[in-house]
Amino acid sequence: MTVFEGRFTDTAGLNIAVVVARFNDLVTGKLLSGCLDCLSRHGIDTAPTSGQLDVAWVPGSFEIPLVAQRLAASGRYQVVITLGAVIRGDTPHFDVVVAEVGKGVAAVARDTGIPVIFGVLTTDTLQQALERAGIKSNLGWSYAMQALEMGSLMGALGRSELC
Ligand code: INI
Repeated sequence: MTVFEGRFTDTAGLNIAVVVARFNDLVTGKLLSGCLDCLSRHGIDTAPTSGQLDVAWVPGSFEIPLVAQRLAASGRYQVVITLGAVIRGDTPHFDVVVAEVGKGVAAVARDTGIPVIFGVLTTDTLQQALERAGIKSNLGWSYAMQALEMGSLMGALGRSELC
């Protein structure tokens, strides 16, 4: 039996791109801070010139899939992390934005073979979003952990003769 699983410290040669939405940046900025803190503390070089981590800002969550697709297809990154916040209370077209970004992110991962972490919060209120972005916990940290795990797992699968 072969068991494949990702590690969280397997960061050498792992290049990561983050796509983050400016809409609700009170929330998304905090998600990004938590995400970068986690990546940095697990060995990812977050210095501007490192080339190991790049961040792309998009206007809103609706634009995330297009830019994630460009980054994932570039061949420069092993993982893409997406960060956004869609809040129902403020968003008459909440369902449209949520459906598009969810389907879009899944399609990018399938089409490119690059893991794309879905870090788009969908909440009823701003308070709920803030609670997930630092007031109680910061899911940006969790998304970073999932990115490290997937990057490591995909690397292990790629080195295997089985896959
Ligand atoms: N974008 C978000 O990321 N979150 C939202 O809550 C939101 N609201 O409220 O509308 C939102 N809208 C902008 C959208 O993502 C696009 O940027 C815009 O429609 C231009 O294409």
